[in-house]
Formats: sequence, C-alpha cells, structure tokens
Amino acid sequence: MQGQDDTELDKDEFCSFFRELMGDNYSDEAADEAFDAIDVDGSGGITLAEFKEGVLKSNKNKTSGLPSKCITISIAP
Ligand SMILES: [Ca+2]
Repeated sequence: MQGQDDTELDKDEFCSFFRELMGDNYSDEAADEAFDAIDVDGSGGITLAEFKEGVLKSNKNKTSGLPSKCITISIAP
C-alpha cells in the first residue's frame, strides 16, 4: 500500500497536477516533456529533490518548463 506522505510523484499524479497548473494551456505533450525534464534519473517518479531541481532549472532557463508558480506549490504542505 502506498503511503500518503510518499513524496514521489508518478506520471499520472504529475499530469493531473500539471493540468491544474496549466489550465487551458495544458497538453499531454507538454506534461510529458516537463515530466521527462524533471525526472532526471529516469526512475519514472519525481522526488521532491528532483522537483525542486527541475523548477530551479526551468526558472534559470526561462525557455520552457514549469512556471514559477510551482515553487509555491511545492513548498506548501
Ligand atoms: Ca526520478
């Protein structure tokens, strides 16, 4: 049984999170790309560390990736 406080996001969880975040701009392709970009070790899940790293990286690049809004969400309990 998966614990509620397990901090790894699987792709489905990430997609629904991403869908909420992007609203009308959501696309499966963008969610896919963002997931792959953040899941640096390719484990198929995003840990909190990977998530933070990914958000920082996307803020630095300013090209694609997650909006800075994510930082607030990731820090919130
Ligand atoms: Ca991973």
